[in-house]
Amino acid sequence: MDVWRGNPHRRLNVLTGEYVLVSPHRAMRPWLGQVDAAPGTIRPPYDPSCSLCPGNERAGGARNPDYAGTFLFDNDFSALLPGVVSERWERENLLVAETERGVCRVLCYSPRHDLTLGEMETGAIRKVVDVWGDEYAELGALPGIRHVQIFENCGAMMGASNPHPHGQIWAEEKIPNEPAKEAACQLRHREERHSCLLCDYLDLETRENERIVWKNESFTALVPFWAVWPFEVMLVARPHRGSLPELSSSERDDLAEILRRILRAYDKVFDAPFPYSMGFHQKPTGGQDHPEWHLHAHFYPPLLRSTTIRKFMVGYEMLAQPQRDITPESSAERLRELAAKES
Ligand code: H2U
Ligand code: ZN
Repeated sequence: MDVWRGNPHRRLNVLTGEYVLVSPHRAMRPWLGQVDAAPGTIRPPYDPSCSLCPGNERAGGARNPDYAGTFLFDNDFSALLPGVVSERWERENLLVAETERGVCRVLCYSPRHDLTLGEMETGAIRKVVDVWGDEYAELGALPGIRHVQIFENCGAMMGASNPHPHGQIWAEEKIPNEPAKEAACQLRHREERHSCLLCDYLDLETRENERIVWKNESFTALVPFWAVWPFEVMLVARPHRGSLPELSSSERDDLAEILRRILRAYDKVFDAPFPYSMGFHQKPTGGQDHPEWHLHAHFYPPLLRSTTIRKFMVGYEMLAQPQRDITPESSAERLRELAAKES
């Protein structure tokens, strides 16, 4: 690998089949850059103008209960609707459209307006993990639903509409682009090698021990070999699991622990808070087995060199393929040091 470290090269993402261009000669070390002052907004634990705080009225007119733990509701502006009559439309197979049914929910992680998921205690994160699992099972059991996407946008830079700690769940009929690419690669690997792609990948990364950030009994956090975002992390279940409901109680505790660990490390890369989008990829719902699918989560943070200097996916990325300067190995090293620090 050493000769590659200083030379432009492309790396294959075996989970999607796509390439990323790596240009390590442009910036070997990310943290030598100037560090700007943090935006530094101090938030109150309760904000009377927040549509997600307990007891407040939401944009759609409903009023939130005086909740003490998590709080789940149907999105007042759902991107997907359950009642759409199924239809497909096409012209000469060049113009193709199909209706898409689904349900969108919002999950408030905590009544505290001033916390982030990473700032919550492990026990409270564990309760969020339980709701994620229950929602995957409940929404996935609805007739016609095949994919449940659990995700979070954290920080205004990622388009989060509100700093109150919350995430979203979108359940729908068809498997969207990103999980569909992963589904195809996992299936092909299983057919060709009679083993699970992510089990094999995790085993190799554990032996290489260069890109691992943190691990506990049940989960490993690593900067994937093919990472696109500067501090991208993938969280992979160590035992073969296809979805959150398959996790035992202690595995759920371990998931909460490692989530807290990664998010707290992120907040130490530059001045907190560290924006990101994250989400889980789980097997399709609808009753089939899908032994090829391996539960994992992706963390895509945009920051590159400071709280204000971000990676943009423009120009070459839009027209050709993703590109990065700092190597996944140097990002992993940095995150590993920060994850090891007690917070
Ligand atoms: P973000 O995760 O990007 O911040 O989005 C929050 C969601 O919360 C967004 O989809 C919903 C928005 O429609 N929302 C409500 O359903 N009701 C509200 O009163 C505020 C926000
Ligand atoms: Zn709030």
